[in-house]
Amino acid sequence: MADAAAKREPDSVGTDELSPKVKRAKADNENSPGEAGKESESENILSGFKTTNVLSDSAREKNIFIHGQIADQDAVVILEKTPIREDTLAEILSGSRLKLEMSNDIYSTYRLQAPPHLNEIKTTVVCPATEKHVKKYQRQESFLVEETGEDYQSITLPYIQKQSFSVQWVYNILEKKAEAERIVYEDPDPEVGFVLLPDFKWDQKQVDDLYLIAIVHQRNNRSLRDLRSEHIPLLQNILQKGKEAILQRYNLPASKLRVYLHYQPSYYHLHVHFTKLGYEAPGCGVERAHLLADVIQNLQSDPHYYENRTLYFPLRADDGLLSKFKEAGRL
Ligand code: DD3
Repeated sequence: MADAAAKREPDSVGTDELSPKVKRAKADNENSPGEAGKESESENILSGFKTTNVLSDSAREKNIFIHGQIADQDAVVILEKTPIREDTLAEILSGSRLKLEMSNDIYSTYRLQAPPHLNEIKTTVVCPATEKHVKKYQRQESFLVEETGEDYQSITLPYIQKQSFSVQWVYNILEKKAEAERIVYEDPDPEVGFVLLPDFKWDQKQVDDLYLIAIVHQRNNRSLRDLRSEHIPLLQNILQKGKEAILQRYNLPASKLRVYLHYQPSYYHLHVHFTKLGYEAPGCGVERAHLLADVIQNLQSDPHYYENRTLYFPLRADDGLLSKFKEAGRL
């Protein structure tokens, strides 16, 4: 099922001012996947993977998105090399095999074969994958859409209602049926409460690419568009308690965090992203990210701000919603 595939995927970016100690994402006490001992060895479901095609890849991001089949079911597999951690350097330098590639004057290059446990590839599996999953990772051109409050009512809302994207994995998290041990903080209040946990894009091995999500307990808000002044206490609670929890757990102050919502979101259950400043997380650009602090202020000055404002966002060429905007003559 969808949540059985819940693994992870990262990205990297350098940082500075934090001491090496703090740069390790987790202390030594808990279940970070990859820590010897707690790790569960799973049978290799990928040994029978039959590749159909490569959806996209990036030499810079060192990842590849593959479409294929596992036992006659469609699957998407994401492979990604992870950043080199400072606390593994000693072992990498002393415990590896070196193969000389070339030598010239004071310059030489090598291929270094690190010990297997320091040479892991972060792997995300979506199986069975729907056509939407496959499309999501196919390289695509995108177009900026202008959505008025009325467009939302007449075009976007009917479209997302008809799609009924499954958010079962979100309910699994809220009900502790999946990822319960990954929860960093929870406020159980049904009105203003939320669950804060690492997004699975983050492998939690270093704070440089910290990425957490706060998922609200309330189930009646689809996105930024649904927010009204009555949600200010909820949003303030997420901002304040989320920052406190991240300071406690990762020793990262609020001044190092980018806290925002996506519009359009990739799933229609209200959630907030927490990423480290300096890490260019996918979707943190101005065309998609709305800073939570701004959202709160906008709602304070106009209770219906997000009901009425024109919102701009990019849609990929193959997105069904883009066709709807075209049909309506809005593009
Ligand atoms: C998703 C957006 C959603 C494919 C992929 C990702 N963080 C998740 C399930 C569990 C999770 C996430 C949908 C899906 Cl690759 C389709 O993301 C998740 N668990 N972003 C966490 N912690």
